[in-house]
Amino acid sequence: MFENYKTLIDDELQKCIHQLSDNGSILARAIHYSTLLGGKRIRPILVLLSADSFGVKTEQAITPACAVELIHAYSLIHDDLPAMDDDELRRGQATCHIAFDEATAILSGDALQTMAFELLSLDSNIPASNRLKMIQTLAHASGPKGMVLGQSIDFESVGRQLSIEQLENMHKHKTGALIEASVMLGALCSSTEISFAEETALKNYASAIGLAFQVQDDILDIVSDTQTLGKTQGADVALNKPTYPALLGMDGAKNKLMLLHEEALSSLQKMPERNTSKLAEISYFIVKRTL
Ligand code: GRG
Repeated sequence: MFENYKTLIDDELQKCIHQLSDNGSILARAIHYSTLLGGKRIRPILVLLSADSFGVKTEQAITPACAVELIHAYSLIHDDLPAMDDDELRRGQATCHIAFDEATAILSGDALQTMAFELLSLDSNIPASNRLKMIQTLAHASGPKGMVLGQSIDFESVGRQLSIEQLENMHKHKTGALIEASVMLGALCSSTEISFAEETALKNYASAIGLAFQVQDDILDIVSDTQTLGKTQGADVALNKPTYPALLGMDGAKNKLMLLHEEALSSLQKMPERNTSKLAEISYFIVKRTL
């Protein structure tokens, strides 16, 4: 099921990049390279599945789904830069600044970020008021109270001992905020009224899977290998970053993962009038993923 969604998203991303960038430029090539070659597309799939649970068809939600992936692609390019994690491998290939150059990588990230908002603003499938809410939601999640703050906390934390609450706060911003925004953007594709109880349940689901995604990422950084991950295995440990297995031990981290998964599933049960089976299904993928 997820492979089909991934193919649809990849096709649409290709069209968006073609439409919004100057196709002959090195910039467009770097954007294409970093966005289209690889990636699981978890965030855009979450947009589509969340929309599906509110009865919205995939075609209606595909543009917001792509917008989220563009923000994610920008974050990965910038995260890999020498001034940040200084990584040479991403999605099984050379990182953008290695394949091109540092200036092009910075500019590609900048461009992807603005492209995401241009794309959302142009999406005539969505009523203007919901489009505005989507733009606000995505900007908030990726900006200085969301992902960028998380990345900044991450840098402050290198080599320091964090409490489990501090670690959780960092990941809620760095990884969780965009995952939560993905789920909320899916709901905003619907023109039907979403009750406060449903919104709360959806946010709780998203927050639990967002953190679960990160716990599994920390586990995989230890137990997997570079080839499977498509990024440098052991990078967190090498950079002396605080992680769940470091704080809780491997068994503790696995237990945390299981509890978060249960929380995600029980949140979905609080939306009995919606068909959330696909959101439940992807939560299994998130906690069991191997790459
Ligand atoms: C540079 C502002 C700025 C933010 C970067 C998200 C992020 C913040 C950095 C990524 C660093 C990282 C490896 C975090 C762990 C969780 C994570 C986001 C992994 C990558 O996401 P996947 O596994 O990647 O969904 P694919 O390649 O499948 O899209």
